[in-house]
Amino acid sequence: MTLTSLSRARDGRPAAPVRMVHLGLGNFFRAHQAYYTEIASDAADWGYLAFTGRSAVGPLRAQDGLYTLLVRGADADRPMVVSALSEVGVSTDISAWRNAFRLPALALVTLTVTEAGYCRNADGGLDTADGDVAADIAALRVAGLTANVSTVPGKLVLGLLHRRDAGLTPITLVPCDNVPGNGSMVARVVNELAELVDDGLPGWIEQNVGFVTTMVDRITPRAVPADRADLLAATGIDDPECVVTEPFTEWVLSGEFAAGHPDWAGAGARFVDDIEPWEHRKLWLLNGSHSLLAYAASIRGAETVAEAIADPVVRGWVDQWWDDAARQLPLPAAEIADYRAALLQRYANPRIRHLLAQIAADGSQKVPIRILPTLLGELAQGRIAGGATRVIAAWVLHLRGLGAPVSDRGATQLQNEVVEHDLPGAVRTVLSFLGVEDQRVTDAVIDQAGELSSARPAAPA
Ligand code: CS2
Repeated sequence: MTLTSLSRARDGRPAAPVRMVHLGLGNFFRAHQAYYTEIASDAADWGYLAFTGRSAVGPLRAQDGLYTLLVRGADADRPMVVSALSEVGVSTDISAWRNAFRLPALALVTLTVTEAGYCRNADGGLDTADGDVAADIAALRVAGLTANVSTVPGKLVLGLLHRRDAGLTPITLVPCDNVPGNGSMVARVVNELAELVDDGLPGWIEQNVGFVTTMVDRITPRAVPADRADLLAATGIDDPECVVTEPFTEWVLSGEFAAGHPDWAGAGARFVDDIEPWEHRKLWLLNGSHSLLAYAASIRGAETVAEAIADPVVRGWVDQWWDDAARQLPLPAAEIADYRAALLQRYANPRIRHLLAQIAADGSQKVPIRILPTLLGELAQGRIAGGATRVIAAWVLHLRGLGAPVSDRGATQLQNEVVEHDLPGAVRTVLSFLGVEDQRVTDAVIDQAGELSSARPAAPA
């Protein structure tokens, strides 16, 4: 078989004009927003200039932005070449970033920078105590348009300063990370930073920048060398930039688009007025159970979501969590039952190797929004949600070194405190971090943490 690599000239795929900038050129963006753009009816009019979040660009540039999306169903693979990235940029290339905001045709800026990337403090505002944020504030104050910045809020404010300076038409920011109300969340950090660096900027933002809220969903594990080998065997294409994803995908958007958007609706996205039920359904049922699996099932030896959900004990925990969360979801019972059934199928997909360690990262950003609304809602109605307290118990143990490794910049101090205490003290520390003060909850978490740490049978083969 001849080995082929991707190129626009060879594949006859001209690059669409750049009308969108993306920050966070990772696998999820390429499996989700770039995929919707690729299959939109007007794809030829909407190209992306996509910047990496932290990493280098790698071979993607040599491939003219083309890559293969390997959609792995339970029974078969479906590879497709995606050409939505007209240009790619590297996160540290601030001059390319500035220039992008001076493009007259720019309509949208989408973001996948993870929950932690927005640099928020515990109240949800801009974390000005963070060293990188403080450095960006200083740089923007001193150098303005020529500032060198590194954080996401810093980059957005720098970009908006350039757009204002160039006297250009409005644009819309579209955050695509798993944070409820992500549109107002990003509006808040951007405005707080703008106020600190340029008196006139908040007023200009008010007039010229739209903030759209989105719910995004597609399970996208990190690709491994075997994925590239499978793709090569099936298609003859050798693609080091191959992205693996599942067949299921969902995108719900809410808000005003100041300068239009691709025909994402034609590609299956939904535009709605009230996004909250969609956000809660996904964040609590999917992401909440993911966090449960990442912390609790990894203690039992599971490495992947598929292994974890095959363990009947873990499955029981997931059902209990879903029962708790469902009581707080104002959706028809049949809809919730269908969604749960679909999740079980997605989790069991034997061809998707989704590592629990990947999901376990950044728990300090994830646990509060995924688990607390259910725990507090149930508490307010006089119930201790055992499914929710178990996630917290498993997270305490995770922070103490059990199960998946800790990778959580926002939890450094918490982790130090948690390991200094005995188990009950550690539980109290974590509950105080979460702002939960209820003796019955504390007792339940201590009991479950004790059970989880003492009974650790090996995961089923
Ligand atoms: C996961 C999500 O890593 C995680 O925290 O829960 O990335 C999840 O796979 C996606 O939200 C699915 O849409």
